[in-house]
Amino acid sequence: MSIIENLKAYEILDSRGVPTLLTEIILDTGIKGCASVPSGASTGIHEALELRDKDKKRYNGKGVLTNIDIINSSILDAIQGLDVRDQKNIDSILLKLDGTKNKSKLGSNTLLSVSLAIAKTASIIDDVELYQYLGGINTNFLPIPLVNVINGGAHAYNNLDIQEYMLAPLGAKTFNEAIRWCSEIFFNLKELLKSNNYSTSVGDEGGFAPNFKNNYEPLEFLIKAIKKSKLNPEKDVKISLDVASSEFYKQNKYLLSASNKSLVSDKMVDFLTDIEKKYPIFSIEDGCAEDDWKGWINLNSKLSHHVYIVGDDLFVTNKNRLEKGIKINAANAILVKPNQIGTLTETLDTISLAKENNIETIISHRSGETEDNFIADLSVGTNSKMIKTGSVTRSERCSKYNRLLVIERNNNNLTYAGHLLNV
Ligand code: 2PG
Ligand code: MG
Repeated sequence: MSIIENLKAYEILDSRGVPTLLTEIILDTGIKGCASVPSGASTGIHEALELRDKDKKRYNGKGVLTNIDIINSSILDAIQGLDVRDQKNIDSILLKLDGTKNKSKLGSNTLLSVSLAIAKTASIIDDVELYQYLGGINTNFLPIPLVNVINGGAHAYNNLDIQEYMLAPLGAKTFNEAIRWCSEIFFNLKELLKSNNYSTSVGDEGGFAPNFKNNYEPLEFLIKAIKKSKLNPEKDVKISLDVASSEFYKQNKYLLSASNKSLVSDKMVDFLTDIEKKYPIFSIEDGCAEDDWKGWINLNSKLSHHVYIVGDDLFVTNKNRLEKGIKINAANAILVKPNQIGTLTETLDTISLAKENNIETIISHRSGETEDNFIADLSVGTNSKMIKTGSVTRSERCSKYNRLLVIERNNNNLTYAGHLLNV
């Protein structure tokens, strides 16, 4: 037994300078483990809710001192004396303490910081890598990194409607090679942008964020940058998009300002299928809005035979929403963000449901991140074939890639998943 003796929570900053939580678990043996939690900007309306102080005199109301009080009092009382390896039991106690559907009482940020710290501490006790603790001996892959190199939407102050243009380095032989390719493309893209007098300052996730002529132009730049890196945009590196369309879905229309278009659901699906015809697209995330289920079914029926149709705001890592999506064939992949749901157990349950139904899982960061690299281990531990964790610049993004580089170097039994999805 490894008994939880104390909890200590801290108010720290995320990559946007906004407060977030770091929670430390202290065992009776004195051994400690900790985790911190991220925060989104383009949050889905069905996500579990963050709790914040709302005290306008501190951090514009975004402080998390209330959460720290909760952790130090009711959560500590409820889990003190338990075995740190009893993740399921501890998570179910956290859920009961909260008692709401959307975690509005204690906050998904409060619950998750404790839940993840419990797993990390348990892996220290078991003296195994976190991914091995999560996945046991049945861990097989290193995920394909979906590397965000152009930012738009809610993550940048530019005119792009599409939130993320990403590289999917499927043709690499190893994770190491995949990261090198993406870094080389990133710098070639920078040169191309500079030579066209475009700004090379970056957005929240570290991708370039200039104004473009329209939503297609970044794709042209990406193809050029991939070719300039002596790589093939069909075979080696394809393109992934996070359209994040819930952000610009207003009164049943998709308002694409950079293309000067206002589209009903069917036309939005046509817009995306047209992009897919013209460019080597690997995946399209949130191509339709979070409650436009008809649009999702339409898009999935048109493209899912050769493109990943990824539900983020649609599923919000929620088992019930995923269940509905599976029944009606709304998507063939799910973005998994632990803070959308609130505990590690619920996250793992959603991943299991996806796997049982041949839905690919993409483990994901949030736009406001910390240096915590839990999701890197989560991707390996759950045999997820993809991870989305931003650009190859900015340390809060690189910390996840760097962790995966270390895991690859130290474990010869893991193979890079690129060849599995390069069809
Ligand atoms: C997304 C995420 C991460 P945010 O939409 O997929 O890229 O953004 O964390 O702002 O919701
Ligand atoms: Mg998204």
